Amino acid sequence: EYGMEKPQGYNVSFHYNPHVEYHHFGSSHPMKPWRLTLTKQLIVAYGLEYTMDLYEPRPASFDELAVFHDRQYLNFLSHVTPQNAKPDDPAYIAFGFGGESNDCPVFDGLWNYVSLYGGASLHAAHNLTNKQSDIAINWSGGLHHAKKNVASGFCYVNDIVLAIQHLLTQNQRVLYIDIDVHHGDGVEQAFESTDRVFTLSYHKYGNDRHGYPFFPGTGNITETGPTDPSNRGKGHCLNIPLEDGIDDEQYKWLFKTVTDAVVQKYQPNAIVLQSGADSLGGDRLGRFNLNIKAHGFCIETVKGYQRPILVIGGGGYTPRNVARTWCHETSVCVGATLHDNLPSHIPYIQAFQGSENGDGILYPDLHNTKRHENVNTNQKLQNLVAKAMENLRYLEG
Ligand code: ZL4
Ligand code: CA
Ligand code: ZN
Repeated sequence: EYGMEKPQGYNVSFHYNPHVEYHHFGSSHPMKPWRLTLTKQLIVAYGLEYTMDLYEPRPASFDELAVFHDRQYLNFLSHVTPQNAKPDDPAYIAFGFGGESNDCPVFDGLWNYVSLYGGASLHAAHNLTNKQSDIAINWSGGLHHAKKNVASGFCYVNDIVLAIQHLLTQNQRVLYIDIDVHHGDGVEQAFESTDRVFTLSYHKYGNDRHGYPFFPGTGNITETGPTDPSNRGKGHCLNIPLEDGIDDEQYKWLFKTVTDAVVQKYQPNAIVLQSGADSLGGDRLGRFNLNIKAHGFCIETVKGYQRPILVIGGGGYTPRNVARTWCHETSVCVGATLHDNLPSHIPYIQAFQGSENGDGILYPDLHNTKRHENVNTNQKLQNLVAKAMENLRYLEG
C-alpha cells in the first residue's frame, strides 16, 4: 500500500520489549527511550511488521548479565534507587555514577530498563546462532560505552559485548562495526585481548574550540589495540576519527572503502552492526551532516556481505529522525522500499513536524552546513584511508 516491494528472501527478526519505552533518564536528559515508541509506530504504519518475525524477549537475568559484568557492579545496579542512592559513597562514584556528570543518572526502574535492552540483544544473538534469522534487529540496544564494572555515557550494561560473547560460542570470528557518532570504546576494550573479534568504529574525534574532547575522547587512527606483540588482540581494532560536518558522499565512500577492506581481510563469520542515529545531520549531540539514506547505505553495504547480522541501535538524540532512520533501515533489512509520504494514521504524527521542512515525509533533508560546517576535506579523508589500510596490513601477519 505504501510502495512496498517484494522482500528478497532474508529471514529478518525484530526483538523488542515495549516496556523499555516507559523509562525516563530525567526531564532534560538527551537519551529518550520514547524514541523507540516513535520508531515502532512508523514500522507498524508502513506495514513492515508483517515482513519480519516479531519477538517480545524477556529481561536478561542477573546471571546472563554476569557473563560480562562484575557481580558487585550488578548488585549495585539491581538495588540502587533514586531514594537510596548515596552520591558521596565512593562505590557510587567508582561505578560511574555521581560526580559533576549527569550522563548516567539513577532513575526509577533502572534495573528493569537495563535487563530489557540486554535481554533483547541476547535473544537476537540466539536467533542468529539457531539459524532462525539471517538478520536480527534490536533498536533498544547498542549501549557501547558500558564497561564491566562502570557505567559510562548513558550506558549501564553492555548488551553488545554480551551478544558478541554469545555469537562467539558458534562463530570463530565476529566483526563489530559502529557508526554511532561516538567511539565504541566499551566494546573495543572488552575484546582488546582476542583476535576472534575485530572492532571498527567511525566517529567524531577531537577537541572543540574550548579545548574539550568530544566524548569519550578516545579512538584516534593510531589506536589499533594492544601494542604488545604477544597479545592476540594486537591490530584487531580500527578507529576512523572524523571531524565536524562530514557529508553523504564522503561518508559513503569512506565506509565502503574501509569496511570492504576489513571484511575481505578478516573474513568474519558474523557481523554486529551498531547503527547509532546520532551521526545524522541535525542530531542534538552529533556533529555530522548525514542524511537518512546515507546512514542506511551502511546497513545496505553490510547486508551485501551475506553473513549473519545483528543490527542494534545506539545513540540518536533528535527522536523524530531516529525513528525515521531506524524505520528506513528496517526496510533495508527486509528488502522493501518505502514511500516518502508518511502513512496518515501514525498516532504521534505531530512528532514528525519539525524544523527540517520534513513535515509528513520520511526523508527530510538533514544536511545543514550552517549548523556544522564540513571541515573534512577529501584530501584528509584519503590520508585517513591510507593510514587505515596500513593498519590493516597487520592482519596479513
Ligand atoms: C546531559 O541536559 O561529554 C545529561 C548529558 C543530563 C540534564 C541536566 C543536567 C545538566 C548533555 C549531555 C548537567 C549536564 C552535564 N542533562 C553533562 C563530559 C561531560 C560531563 C557531563 O550515543 N556533562 C561528559 C556522553 C557525553 C560528556 C555522550 C553518548 C552515548 C552514545 C551511545 C554519551 N558526556 C560533559 C557533559 C542534560 C545533558 C546534556 C551530554 N553528555 C552530551 N554529551 C555527553 O554513544 C548511546
Ligand atoms: Ca562509532
Ligand atoms: Zn553516540
